[in-house]
Amino acid sequence: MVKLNQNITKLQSSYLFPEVLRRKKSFLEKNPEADLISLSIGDTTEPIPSLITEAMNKAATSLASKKSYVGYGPEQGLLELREKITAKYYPEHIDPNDLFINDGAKCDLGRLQMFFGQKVHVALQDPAYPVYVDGSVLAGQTGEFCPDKNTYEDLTLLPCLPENNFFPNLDNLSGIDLIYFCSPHNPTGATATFEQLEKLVAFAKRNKAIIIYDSAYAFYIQDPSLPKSIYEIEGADEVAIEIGSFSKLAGFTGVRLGWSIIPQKLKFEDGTSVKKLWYRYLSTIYNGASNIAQYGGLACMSRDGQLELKKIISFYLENARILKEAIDEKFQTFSPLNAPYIWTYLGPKSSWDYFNMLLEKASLVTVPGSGFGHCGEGFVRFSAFGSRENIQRAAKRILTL
Ligand code: PGU
Repeated sequence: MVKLNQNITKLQSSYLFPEVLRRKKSFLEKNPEADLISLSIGDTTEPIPSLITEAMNKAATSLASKKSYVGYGPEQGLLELREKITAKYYPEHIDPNDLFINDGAKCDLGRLQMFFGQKVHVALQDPAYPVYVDGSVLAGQTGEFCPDKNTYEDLTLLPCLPENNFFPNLDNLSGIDLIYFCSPHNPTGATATFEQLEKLVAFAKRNKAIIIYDSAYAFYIQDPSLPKSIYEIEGADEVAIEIGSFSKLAGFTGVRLGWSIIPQKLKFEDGTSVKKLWYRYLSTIYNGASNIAQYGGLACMSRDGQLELKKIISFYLENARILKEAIDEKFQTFSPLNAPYIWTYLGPKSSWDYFNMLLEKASLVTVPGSGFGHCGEGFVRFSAFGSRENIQRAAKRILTL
């Protein structure tokens, strides 16, 4: 008989977002008339600009002709796309050969977790995107769950609270191999400054740790004084992997396209190149991102594509502003509007209580802060992805609470 993979059984509950969906469905079963507005999972709602879908159509159509048909592409992705991404987002910092096109950030996060294996000690922001904890558990990088501490053994959680401006205290931290860092931060929206990222890079150098820097929301940063990539910090290419995504940039949550940067200078303890092994690993278990999606990615990188994407990002940021203005009347928000999320403190009760309250009193579906970690207790995350009409209706409902 096949034995259970104990790492899977260590997971505490269902993955956060399906759990929110389950509760939403059960509410709807009891209240079939309810006019729910979803401000929960961070999923894009605006259509992809037609110049981008046309490029994907063209790529798909070319597969129907014997002359232009292509099969497997290079595992690392189309060179032209890698060149365009590095030129646009990492000018002078990153070589296109250090960038790997993927089928979405989440997929590469999972592959990276397996790649680093069991013997790494992981640290991460608390609260955080749940994939960092759950994926570390699945990869066998943690011990058992300790109910009294509300966390796993051998996992270091770094509290990110209003008291520390949502930036963890790294001063007395040691023994860490991998540190996840997300900026703009899901769920709080906090965006690290140059000074904070310099501290993070210095920490990684001191501890010979590797940073996994998730920049899935970098395009939402409006404040020009804030860094959009970890590689804007000198020496970061010796200690950091960065993961980007087209999901929230171009509405590609369903199309699936992103990238990971594994700089040439990044080394394991014994001097082996991380990139070289990553390539070896990747070419075994992955056959590259969809070529159709990659042509869509190329259209995103064109001048007109970029203009269209900027409009959509401004649209979601305006949604965030409308929501924040309403929520601020009733509760305390912390998001500086460099991200599509509004992190809101409701009080000392459990986040699930506030989730239920918002569902029952205002027919709003949110995400309970505790789903992102212990330090999210008492908070709720509102997503700004939605039609303008729904966001305005949601804002009105919040004002009546
Ligand atoms: N990284 C961060 C920080 C994210 O918030 C998300 C999506 C991803 C990566 C995933 O990017 P892909 O390129 O689409 O794979 N977070 C959403 C969706 C939830 C989920 O399970 O991925 C959210 O609501 O937090």
